[in-house]
Amino acid sequence: MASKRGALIVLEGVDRAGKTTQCKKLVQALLQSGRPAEMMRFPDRSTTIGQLISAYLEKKTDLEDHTVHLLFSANRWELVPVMKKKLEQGITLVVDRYAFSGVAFTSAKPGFCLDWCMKPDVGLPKPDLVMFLQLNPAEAALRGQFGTERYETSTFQKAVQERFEQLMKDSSVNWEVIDASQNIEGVHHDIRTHSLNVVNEAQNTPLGELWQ
Ligand code: NYM
Repeated sequence: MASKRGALIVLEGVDRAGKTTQCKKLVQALLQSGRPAEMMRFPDRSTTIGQLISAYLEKKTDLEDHTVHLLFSANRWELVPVMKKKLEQGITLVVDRYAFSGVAFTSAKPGFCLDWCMKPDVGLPKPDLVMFLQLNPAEAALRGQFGTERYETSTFQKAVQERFEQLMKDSSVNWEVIDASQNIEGVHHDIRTHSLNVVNEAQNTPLGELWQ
């Protein structure tokens, strides 16, 4: 008999919403409750494609906008066999950014629509839960300056936030909005509660395909 699969859980949100901190805390909490769990992040800068993306984000190289969009997507697809294997082994994956960041960031550039941006990621493993860490721009500003990577300006982040709001209207995806203005433990509490429900439910349901 096939063993029970792990859940695919994604955290999304604008920069400085606390995604990475919360992913780590969630993995810890799942492990402590006896549920196998691992963290992943996109872009995964360790692969050959990931290194091209990293150089672009660090402004060491320039890439044409469609090209870099497809590289971000390819970076997810190249990890799909590993993701599926881990999920089948019963490991819950907690993922820091996924296709939603891909669409939100590229479609915030002039001349891109959501529809075109979504196409390359159609059919990826579908998350059982996507938690959007909601933080208003004023509160984000209190958390310090932006970094120096590409996209890290308040004007661009505002456009990204609007694209995320569009994506959240899609009821084929299991979205939960989390109030990221709470303290770290408060945010973690909400995330853990939603995640435990989903980990239990996912055990007996097949993994879906995103946006199809
Ligand atoms: N990003 C991330 C994209 O533009 N497209 C994508 O598909 C993904 C996954 O890369 N500004 C952007 C969002 C971030 C940057 O930053 C990655 P970090 O700090 O590694 O999450």
